[in-house]
Amino acid sequence: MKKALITGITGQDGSYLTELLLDKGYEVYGIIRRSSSFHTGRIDHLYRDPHEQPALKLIYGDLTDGGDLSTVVNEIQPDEVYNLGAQSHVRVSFDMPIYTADVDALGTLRLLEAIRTIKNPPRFYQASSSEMYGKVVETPQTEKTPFYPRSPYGCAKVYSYWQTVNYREAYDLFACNGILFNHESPRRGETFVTRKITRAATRIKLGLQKDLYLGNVDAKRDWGFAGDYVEAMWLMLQQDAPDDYVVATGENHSVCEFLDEVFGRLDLDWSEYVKKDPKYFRPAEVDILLGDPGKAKKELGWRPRVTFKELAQMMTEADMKLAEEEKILKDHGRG
Ligand code: NAP
Ligand code: G4F
Repeated sequence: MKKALITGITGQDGSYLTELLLDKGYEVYGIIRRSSSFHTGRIDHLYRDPHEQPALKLIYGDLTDGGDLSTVVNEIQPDEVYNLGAQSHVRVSFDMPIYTADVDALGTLRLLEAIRTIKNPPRFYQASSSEMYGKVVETPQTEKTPFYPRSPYGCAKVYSYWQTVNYREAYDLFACNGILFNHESPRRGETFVTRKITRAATRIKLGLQKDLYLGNVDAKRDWGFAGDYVEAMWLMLQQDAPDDYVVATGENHSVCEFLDEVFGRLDLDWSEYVKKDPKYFRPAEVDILLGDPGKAKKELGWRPRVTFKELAQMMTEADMKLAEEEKILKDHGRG
């Protein structure tokens, strides 16, 4: 049985990747942070009864603690390590630049050091990001497009990208960067723009919310489905040689188009509800991203399955269920 270690297992991607690896017969170890409240909601369905799912084990740890990462890696001796843990919010990285660098840049280095020093180093996946292209120097972006990060988050991810390449070249590690463009799902954090929109639109429809405050609605992103993208992560670590790959749909849309899609589906006109709030604008913005997934398609045989419209529909339907539950509680005086 292959062993995989995942940082960021409680996040959106961590939950989909865990499902995929358990399905493939892996023993999955996840590093979780200690928290004063439960934050395992995205993996509870996999973990609730450890007797039913003995192949999933959670261990306390943190990317800011290198000694601890070393102990965990040494004890588990994993075959594959997926580094998905991060302070992943771009806007927040402007408020917390040092912390973001500690987790998203040095955290990767700590983990690379931990795996380099064991006898049989595991294969390593780094969650690199299209945010590294920032103020894009060419469109579409490929594996060869130079980086121009526009946020503390983007800068930290560029650092981790190059450390991953460097450990591959210096120490012959099987280390890969997946340069993933935005990917969403019903499990997306509620402060990212797509989920913020589907949550708000469905709540507005049921009279639970009046307005939706947003920042730059002209930004364009190449949005795919997280469930499709974790498959690409796994495929990268199954190849004969390590390499870096862009994972994207090859199609982009503006935040306005996402609003059209979601509010339109609910027979609402978003311009009546959406208001601008300066706090959601960024000091430096990434205006437009568009990925070319040609290499991943050719070499990994990977394909995105869910379209933009299907993604918007899937997220709207899931959030409508949540809003309906909320409405029932409210109508019974418990909301
Ligand atoms: P997410 O939902 O925000 O999940 C982030 C995960 O990292 C959570 O499990 C979080 O734990 C964990 N984490 C945060 N700080 C940590 C620390 N100090 N030590 C250990 N774990 C820590 O992010 P996601 O959307 O799944 O993205 C996964 C990875 O891909 C991230 O590295 C992100 O930067 C990168 N990425 C994402 C996208 C995208 O569009 N989703 C695109 C490109 C790259 P808690 O639950 O305790 O907060
Ligand atoms: O949903 P977002 O916050 O995603 P962003 O900044 O593109 O970052 C996400 O994708 C990256 C991959 O490119 C990941 F690396 C990163 O971890 C994260 O998952 O914002 C998308 C766009 C931006 O241009 C933002 O300015 O939407 C715009 N936007 C407009 N109003 C807003 C809002 N974004 C957020 N979060 N909240 C708003 O109210």
